[in-house]
Amino acid sequence: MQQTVPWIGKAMVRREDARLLKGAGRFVDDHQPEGCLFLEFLRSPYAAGRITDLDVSDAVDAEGVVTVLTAEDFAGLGQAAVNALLPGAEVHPLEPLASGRVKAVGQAIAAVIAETREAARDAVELIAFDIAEEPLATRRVLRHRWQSGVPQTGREISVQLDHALVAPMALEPRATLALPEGAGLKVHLSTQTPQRCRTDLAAILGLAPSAIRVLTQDVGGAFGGKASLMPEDAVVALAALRLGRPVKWTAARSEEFQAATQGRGGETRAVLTLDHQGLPVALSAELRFPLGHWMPYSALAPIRNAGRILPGPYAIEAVDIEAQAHLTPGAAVNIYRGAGRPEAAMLMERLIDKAAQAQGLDPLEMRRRALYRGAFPRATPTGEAICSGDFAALLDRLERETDYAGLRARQAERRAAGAVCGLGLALYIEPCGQGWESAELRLEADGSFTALTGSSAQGQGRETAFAQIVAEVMGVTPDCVRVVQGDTEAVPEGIGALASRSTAIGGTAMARAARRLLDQLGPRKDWTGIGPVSVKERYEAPGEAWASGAVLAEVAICPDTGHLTVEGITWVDDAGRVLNPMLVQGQLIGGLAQGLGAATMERMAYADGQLLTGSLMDYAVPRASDMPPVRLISQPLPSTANEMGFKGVGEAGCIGVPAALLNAVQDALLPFDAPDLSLPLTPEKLWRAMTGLEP
Ligand code: SMO
Repeated sequence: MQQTVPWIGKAMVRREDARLLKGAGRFVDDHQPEGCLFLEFLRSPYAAGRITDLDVSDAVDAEGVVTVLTAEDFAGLGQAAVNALLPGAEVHPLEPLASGRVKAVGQAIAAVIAETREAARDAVELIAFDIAEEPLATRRVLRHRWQSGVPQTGREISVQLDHALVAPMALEPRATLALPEGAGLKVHLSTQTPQRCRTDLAAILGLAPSAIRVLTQDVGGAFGGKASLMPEDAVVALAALRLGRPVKWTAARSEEFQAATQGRGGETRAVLTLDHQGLPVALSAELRFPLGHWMPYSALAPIRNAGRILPGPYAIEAVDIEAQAHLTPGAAVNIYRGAGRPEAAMLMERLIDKAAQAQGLDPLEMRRRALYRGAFPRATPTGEAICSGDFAALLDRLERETDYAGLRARQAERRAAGAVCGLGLALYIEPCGQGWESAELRLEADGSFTALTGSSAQGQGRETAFAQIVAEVMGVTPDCVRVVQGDTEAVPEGIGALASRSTAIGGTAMARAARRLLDQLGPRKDWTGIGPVSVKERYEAPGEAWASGAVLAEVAICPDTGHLTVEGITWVDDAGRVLNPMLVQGQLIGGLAQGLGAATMERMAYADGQLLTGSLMDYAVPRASDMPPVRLISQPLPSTANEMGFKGVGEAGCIGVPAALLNAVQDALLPFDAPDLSLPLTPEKLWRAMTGLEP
């Protein structure tokens, strides 16, 4: 039987790479259709104000300019959706162009469409406008409380943490190209969610969803930054529709800093109550997350995630968690790799370390005592159901593999010799998305298979992974399977790639489609000559898959300069049944790099609403030379939330790693009696902590 070939679990090289490494990838900006017009935006230099004058006549008259759009051109048009994930949320969907008021630096006010990109850029300078500045304001749009269990009294441990705003920073900036097609549009979009973008565009433009075809082809990274329809997309689409010509906009890096969505930015505080044995029994917290000046579709996902996973892998039964989200005068804040999970893990892991310190316990021993060890699915006090996990086994494995006791002994020796060095532990849980995904599997006349999935791709290796799933079920080799994604004509229904859900939900959908096709046709050695047969599947996951892991970070700090050296990261992860270990490793390492960036250097900064970090000269991202030695240890436990046993890995590196790094740094600084630090852990901050100067 050919079915015995285990394609699932095989470390297959990504079939996408040959194309991408040879420069044969097709990104939005690679398309240059005949007669294409170029669109450039006038963006607000003010953070808040009333638009008292807007005169585009000189720009309209400029050479090469076809037209200039303002908010008036969108009057009477529809709106994009916002997912009101928590009850009582007030939603503020995107405004394509500022109407009456500007609410953030970088908000688009007008769009110039011209025959060349240069002509469009020059004409932007000719737009005359006046803005009467107004004071910066915030507005609360959500207040939610998770409350359960009996409040406890006992020793209280508290932590306060701020999370810097960070930029998702995909290699490929956002880009949109809209082409009129019949009565509708074909839109090339650099997005994670082609189907929802199609539906949102249709709602805005007053078209039937079927009149718009969204195509993504290759997308150069996204990380949540391309998860929702953006104002610029709507403007480009309207321009193409009105002018009857192709219109393209490609964001400059500086536009990405000003107007792409950002991540994190929350202010969090929490109190852990210990019982008479010193075990954590109750948790209370206040989470305040900024949203920026408008809300993309998933804007409320981070705060919801932070609240619902806050107790982490610990046996806490009583919670009182209050979450608040505010509109703020800056770029929209949306999901970014981790999406609320990093903030939750960091708060909880700091609490556990401080509880250990207060009781004179080693942080590992404190965790061992506090971990949840009961049955699964684990009903959490925030109302979630964790499918599976063995948190104590992850910790035991980490202890063994790192010779933790030996590391502690060596740390003591180094400390005695004057070194500033620390060890930091963190455990994390990673819920991997809810809902449904689509799959279609077609047997072609030539005996090959076409696998169509709603789980679109932004560099994760989807074509390789989904071909493995089909190959395993159908008993063929993966090269017989063509994977199609990111085209709403080929795949009209789908959710897309986000929330670490693609393999668990989209992959299970594909496996089910394959199994049904196999049932229909019966297993065979030769699939040729049967004639096209197709099976469609819409798989709704009954529950979430929950990945988990344990991380140990080793750090040293230069006592003279505060320079932080990450000497090593050891990471035991439970990603469920592994589909392709090479892809999993890529996801873990990539997430780790972004987690390291957030922990040590990344920070979007505003002063009085003005953006101070508008380029890569001011905003630091990790480079290859910043990567520490990393040891990955896989300890998979299949999920029970789907029959494939899959969990997710996309966001894990941003969840556990920053928490472990912060604990390691605080551990290194224990002899200095340093205050609670917040990310990023810059040399200046560490130097101040060591010298006793105000942070
Ligand atoms: S932050 Mo992810 O794209 O859900």
